[in-house]
Amino acid sequence: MAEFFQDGPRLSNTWDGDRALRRCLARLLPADVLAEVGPGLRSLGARAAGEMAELAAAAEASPPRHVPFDAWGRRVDRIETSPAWERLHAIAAEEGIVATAYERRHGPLSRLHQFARLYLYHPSSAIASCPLAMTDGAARVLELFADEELAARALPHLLSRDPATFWTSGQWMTERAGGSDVGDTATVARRDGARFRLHGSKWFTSATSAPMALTLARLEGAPAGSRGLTLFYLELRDERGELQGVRVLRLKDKLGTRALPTAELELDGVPARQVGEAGRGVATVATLLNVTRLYNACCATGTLARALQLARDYARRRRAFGRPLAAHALHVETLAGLAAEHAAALQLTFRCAELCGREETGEATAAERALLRLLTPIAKALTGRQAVAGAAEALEAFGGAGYVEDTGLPVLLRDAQVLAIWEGTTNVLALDALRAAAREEALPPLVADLERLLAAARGGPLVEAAHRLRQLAGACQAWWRRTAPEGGEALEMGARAFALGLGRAYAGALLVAQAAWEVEQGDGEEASSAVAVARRFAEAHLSAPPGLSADADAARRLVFAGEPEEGA
Ligand code: MFK
Repeated sequence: MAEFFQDGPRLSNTWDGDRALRRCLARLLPADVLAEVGPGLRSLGARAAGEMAELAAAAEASPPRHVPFDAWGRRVDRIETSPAWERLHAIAAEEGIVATAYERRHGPLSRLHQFARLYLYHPSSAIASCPLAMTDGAARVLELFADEELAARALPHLLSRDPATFWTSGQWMTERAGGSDVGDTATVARRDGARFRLHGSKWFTSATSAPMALTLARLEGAPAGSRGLTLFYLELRDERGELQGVRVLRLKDKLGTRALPTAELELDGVPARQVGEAGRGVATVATLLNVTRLYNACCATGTLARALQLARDYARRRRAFGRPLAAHALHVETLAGLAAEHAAALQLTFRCAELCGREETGEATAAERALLRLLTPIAKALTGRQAVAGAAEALEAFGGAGYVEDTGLPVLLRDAQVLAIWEGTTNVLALDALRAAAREEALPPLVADLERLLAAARGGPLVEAAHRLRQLAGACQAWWRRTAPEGGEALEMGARAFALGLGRAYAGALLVAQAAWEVEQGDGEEASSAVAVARRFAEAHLSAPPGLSADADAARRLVFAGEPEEGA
């Protein structure tokens, strides 16, 4: 009997293989713009499936190394990264992953174009997308808050398409006391002439090999808490390329993102320049955080796309019980669920990109600005969780092969997990959504926009889907009206269900709008597929509304079973 060897999954052009992306852009971009940007996206899709996928595997296999001393005992703190990792950065510059948004060739639509590029780039980037997120966020902060001299120095590097002059930026927000409670930042800024010197330590600094960073510090004498923090710009190396006032303590040994150098740092007098108003550091860095949160959503969606593409390809190659997996109804049903999650995440992310582009070019209305403020934490939280669940589902679709490192599959799950953690965990983001709803009064614009989207479901099979989505959004809104005035634990306990429920309802409404648009376009196959996705998402994937279990004491008893509470 001939021996059996299984073929692994193969990647093909990731633009051509992604109907959800192409159809979403066809709805959101005018035909002439899509015709102009389409060929570049197709060539990036080819690169992502070929050259970049190989580089990503090589970068993953050759993680960064911290070299604290040179051969003669001098402290050097070099971080050595692989040539593959460096090449992926160079490709980011060549492909204008950051620059596209700031060149604004297509005005407010430039963010959509850029997000399509990022979405194709990320899954074959070994998470070089992380430094790019921080680079983009830093560019936006400098564009808005830096003085002319600083903007003229740094922005041309951050927005360069030339790998030789392209800079990435770090964003150092996390200290030992925590990454969420940024107000506990202990780094101190001491005045030194017109500039400052920073002293303190940073606990998680991703992309430590970047030439510059933005970070928070407390001016000497400023009050404790977040209102005492100011944002600073610094360059890590002097003209000779040596670290100035920065010591690398060690690199983190992480579950995933292994090609990405993430370090613990000690700052001992690194020269820095203030950015934005003193004492407004958190509010200023929030601009950066909102950009990186949208990147996170885009990369989470790209992860889902990759998981789906690999699982779909494998379903045609792998036979079990006498048939390909693609002929097993339950297997296909499982992948259809994954496809619906991916399509919803995609719609939500690209709606955020559309709003972001409008805001940055001054075209957004007040309602659109409030909507973006609320959708940003929601999209980050929802898609981060979808990516983790989707990557796990995809691995299961490969059986044991999904659990074996040299298939290249487990990295999907290891790298997805961070998407739900960094840039704000689900709970931090859910609480941020409450803040946005309260301070920016962002809920009415979201509900109004959801109604506008659902109004496209005039008759036919989308009506029932629209009804369900409206019900979920209505339950979130009713809970908010009932609970927000009281505040307290009941409000906090419902935050997750509120944020995720609104996110699913709004993403579902976008799927309904996409489907209604496809029906109007008159291509029967596209229309029936889009209608099926919207219905599936609305029927099978909605979450429980907030307020179902709002008993904080019962939750405490359940978790701690009568153990004494500490530090309440
Ligand atoms: C592949 C994708 C790549 C992603 C790259 C990631 C790599 C980077 C690794 C990291 O750096 S991870 C660390 C990330 N850290 C965080 O995400 C921080 C999480 N914590 C929060 O977001 C907290 O909610 C926050 C620090 C903001 C809470 O601090 P406070 O001081 O209690 O906030 P407060 O008082 O609510 O807000 C202070 C001001 O900021 C207010 O403005 P005003 O002073 O004018 O009233 C807020 O309105 C404003 N603000 C806060 N969050 C905002 C915001 N404004 C706009 N958007 C927001 N999101």
